[in-house]
Amino acid sequence: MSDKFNDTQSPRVTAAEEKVASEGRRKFLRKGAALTGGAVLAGSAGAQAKDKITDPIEPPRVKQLGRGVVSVPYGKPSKYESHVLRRNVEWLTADTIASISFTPFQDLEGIITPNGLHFERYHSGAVDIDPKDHRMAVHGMVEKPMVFTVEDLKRMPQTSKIHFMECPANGAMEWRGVQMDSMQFTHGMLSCSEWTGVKLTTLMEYLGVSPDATWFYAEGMDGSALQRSIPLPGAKDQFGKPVPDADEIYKDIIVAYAQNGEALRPEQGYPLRLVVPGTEANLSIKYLRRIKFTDKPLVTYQETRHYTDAMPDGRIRQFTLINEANSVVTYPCPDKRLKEKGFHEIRGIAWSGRGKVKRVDVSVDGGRNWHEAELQEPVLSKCLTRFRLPWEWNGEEALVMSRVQDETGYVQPTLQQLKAKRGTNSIYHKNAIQVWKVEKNGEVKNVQVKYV
Ligand SMILES: Nc1nc2c(c(=O)[nH]1)N[C@H]1C(S)=C(S)[C@@H](COP(=O)(O)O)O[C@H]1N2
Ligand SMILES: [Mo]
Repeated sequence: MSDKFNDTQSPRVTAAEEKVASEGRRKFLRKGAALTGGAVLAGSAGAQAKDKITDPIEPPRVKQLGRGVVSVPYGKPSKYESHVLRRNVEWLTADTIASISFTPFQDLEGIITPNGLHFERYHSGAVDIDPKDHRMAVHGMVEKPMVFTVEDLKRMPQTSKIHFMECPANGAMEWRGVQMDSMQFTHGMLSCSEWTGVKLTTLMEYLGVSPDATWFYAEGMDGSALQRSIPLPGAKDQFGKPVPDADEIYKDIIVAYAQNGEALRPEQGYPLRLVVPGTEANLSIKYLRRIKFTDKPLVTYQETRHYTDAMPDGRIRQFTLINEANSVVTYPCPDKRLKEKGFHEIRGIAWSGRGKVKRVDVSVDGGRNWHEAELQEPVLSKCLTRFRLPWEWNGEEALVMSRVQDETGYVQPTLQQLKAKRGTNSIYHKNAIQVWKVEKNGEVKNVQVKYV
């Protein structure tokens, strides 16, 4: 047994070990093919994969010592992963100060977005704030108006929750048929983190918020002084109409100081930001300096000029805050083509601003047939959920797409269905099914199909 750990021997895999390993692989792949149930997808994935295994194998090995501890005191990705980067679309904005960068989902696994790859959206650039000098005022309809330091907030009862963050402009270019051949650009105004901080409801209790307060107003301390009104139960708009989902949105709100175990990054609003799970990320005010409880919306520039939906009848929808269920296939996709025929696992992400993902179906023939994908645990509320479906690609053209259903029963619409309801003047809340066309050579294109 001892020579198992003996570093002087080549790690040869014996014929017996290889037999066991390949049987395991076959079993896994067979199970995968059976899961799909569909004629298109069933195939000899196991046999195909087995042909690839070279026996015996002798992987390369390093012949000198490696780097010592703390040669990189704060770890970085391997230099061979240097292509995995946030990217921007240069023609989209006049400069990079009021702009956006996109998360490279084509290269990410699981549900957590690494902090350095969280998408960025600034109205006036990222700023560096010394937490010692930072203050957050809470005032308006409260018994005890207060000014908090970051340390004060850290002493309060804490919460940690994993939630996605999505700009409602994600996919906006698709409305008018500007199709980017890149999943990073069609869906990358999205990220998912574990956020740690104080629940808004804890602060509300502590400060004695008046029962007559039906809104609060949050403001950032960066140059744009980003301001949004956020509804509380009973919220009405400036015309007296009840605001949808006002009873739900506030419950999950976090005043966050940490992200995936470490302090927020400056790009994400260090040292404090609001996280308003399930809603358009514009509400998740970074560099948070002020919360004011009120009984009416402030009707700011950010909730009139921006972040409203122009409907086909010429009317404007306002305070449509929830990001409805959405999903996309991350492999294959335009940024990650197929390299060869045979077994592939179709993979993707699904999410809903209303709660948990219940089910994801995948089609490889433009929606004629659908196959239920496997959901990867954990499946959490207002959080990215991974899905997977085994696929035997026969080298022919394919139209690959995913469709999510959330726990409320809401089903992701096709682009045609969405356009029928919302027209083509919209910018925000494009959550339509995304179609990827796989070409015979394995390249993948972003296409819009008449019936999808
Ligand atoms: N203070 C401040 N907060 C802000 C913004 C900003 O420019 N300044 N941008 C908003 C918008 S439009 C979005 S989509 C999210 C983006 O959060 P992120 O940059 O952490 O991805 O932050 C929101 N909060
Ligand atoms: Mo945004």
